[in-house]
Amino acid sequence: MPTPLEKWVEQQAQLTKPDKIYWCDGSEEEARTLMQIGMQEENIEGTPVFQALNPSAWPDAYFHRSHPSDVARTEHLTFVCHKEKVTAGHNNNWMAPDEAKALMTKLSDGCMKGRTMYVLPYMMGHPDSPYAKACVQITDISYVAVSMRIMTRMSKKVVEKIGNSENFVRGLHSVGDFDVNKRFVMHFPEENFVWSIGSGYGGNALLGKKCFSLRIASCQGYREGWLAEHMVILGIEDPQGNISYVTVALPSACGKTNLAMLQPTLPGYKVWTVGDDIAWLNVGKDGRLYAINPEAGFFGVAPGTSMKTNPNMMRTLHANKFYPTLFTNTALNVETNEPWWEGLDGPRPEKLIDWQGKPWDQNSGTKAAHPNSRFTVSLYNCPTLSKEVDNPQGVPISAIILGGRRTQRVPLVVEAFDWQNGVFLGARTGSEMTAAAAGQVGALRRDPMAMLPFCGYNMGDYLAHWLKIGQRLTHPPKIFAVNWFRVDDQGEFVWPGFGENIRVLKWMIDRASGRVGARQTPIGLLPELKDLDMAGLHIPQEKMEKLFAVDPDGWREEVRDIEKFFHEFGDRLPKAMAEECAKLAKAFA
Ligand code: OXD
Ligand code: MN
Repeated sequence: MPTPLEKWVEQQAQLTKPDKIYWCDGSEEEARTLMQIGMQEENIEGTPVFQALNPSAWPDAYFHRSHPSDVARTEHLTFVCHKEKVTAGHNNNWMAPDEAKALMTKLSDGCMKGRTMYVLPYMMGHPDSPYAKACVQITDISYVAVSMRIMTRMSKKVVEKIGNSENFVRGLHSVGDFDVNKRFVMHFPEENFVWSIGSGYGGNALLGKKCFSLRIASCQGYREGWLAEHMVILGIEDPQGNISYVTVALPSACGKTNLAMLQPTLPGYKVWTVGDDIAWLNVGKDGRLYAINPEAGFFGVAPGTSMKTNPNMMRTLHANKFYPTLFTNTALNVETNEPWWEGLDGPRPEKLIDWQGKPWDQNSGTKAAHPNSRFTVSLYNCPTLSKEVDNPQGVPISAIILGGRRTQRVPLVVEAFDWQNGVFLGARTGSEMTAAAAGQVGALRRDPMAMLPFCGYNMGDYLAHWLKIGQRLTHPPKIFAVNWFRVDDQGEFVWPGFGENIRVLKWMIDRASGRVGARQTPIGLLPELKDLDMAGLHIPQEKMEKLFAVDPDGWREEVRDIEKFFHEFGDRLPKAMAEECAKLAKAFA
């Protein structure tokens, strides 16, 4: 008798009609074979799926180029197909499940003809963790198969673990013919199923990441009493050797990966990396909040990564431990066969080909690497990897930090008065948009907990769920909001960021352990300037004051904008959020 998993795979094969079906075991040997296959397979015209890079400079590293129309997550083609539209909320595109399936069936009929169907069994979370989930993704491109080996814990043991059970998360992916008009990423939360066609780009194609670990998992968390969040997890070790763990939610391309492996400028401090993108948060038996990173790799933005901004990521990329490392849509140095991107250390090479494979002309006004070009590399290559990364229970969280990219008005750091006020702080967080999603760069979008593109259900219910989780925590973490991006009148960033962010992290840890006081303002608790450790960093007093200035006129406008945003939630907005907003409005009346 075939198992439910075997039956499901067989049904997908009948629909997509691949030439071959290959079940991956997740081994290194297999990955090496897949790389060989990918180097011989044509991906987009004239380019193989993989090109080997200079092995002495970049060991075990390969280059991949995606289709020029397929370089970022496509939120407008991403749907969450709950039975009822209201369950998806105004924050998601919605299609009725039957309609979505009919459309996808039509597009998928024979879509793997002439191709190999790879069956990828994997875990999100360490296999020993009670919070981990067993999953299977089908794909028809070696790039996705190899990327998933890096990003998840892929193993044939997962097939044994699933056994005769129906209880596994399903993902069906095909690059189709890369046609943007036939591209969709469909989620079916009631069936723990993701169906994606027409894209080979990370967030649309590596279904364990955004699709499962955030959109589907957020729905599972809602049903089961936990949270799936777009958060970094890191440990901060003080000079006495005490480690406090925090999670940080920041929208795409706001420096989450840099923060996850920050090299502190304060003597005696160390940062330990648990995760750089996703956290699953559970209430422990002791009433504290615990976080696991469901992923096993980093899928980070390359441009801007250097020995100056993120030395530990540069070391990770050169580490040569876990096979292989991938670069997608960077530029290439023709002479040395090395990847290159804007912001990389050293002089710009003479001869580059751009991310589309054309000789790059420095006077063209274009970037050589795509702004959303990426690396894919194992967590286990990271020199700052926390020794708790595989702890099945996760790490206990002392502070939750939320943030956005705001050039004005919002202070460097603010602490919420309590959990409810913290949920409001997260709900009102906004960000000026970046290149990680297709959309208008620069426009402000409110992005509660940086989850707007990733919450798989009604955002009003999501905020209510956060409030409920808070009620179960007898020792709730403190909640903060940060903004590294405030600029002065000349448009320059006031705060230097990167390794200096340890000063802000230190203040938050000191607050969490009750070592320092704070100044009460209508928008929350702000640091007394004397409590921010500025040893070795000179920023003029008036600039520091500007970083924390609360401008009543600006905030009155801010409140009106928050009210407008909350209005879109209709009757799903929790009362507590409307109350918090009214309190803020009153404080500035
Ligand atoms: C990512 C994103 O790829 O947030 O992590 O876009
Ligand atoms: Mn992300």
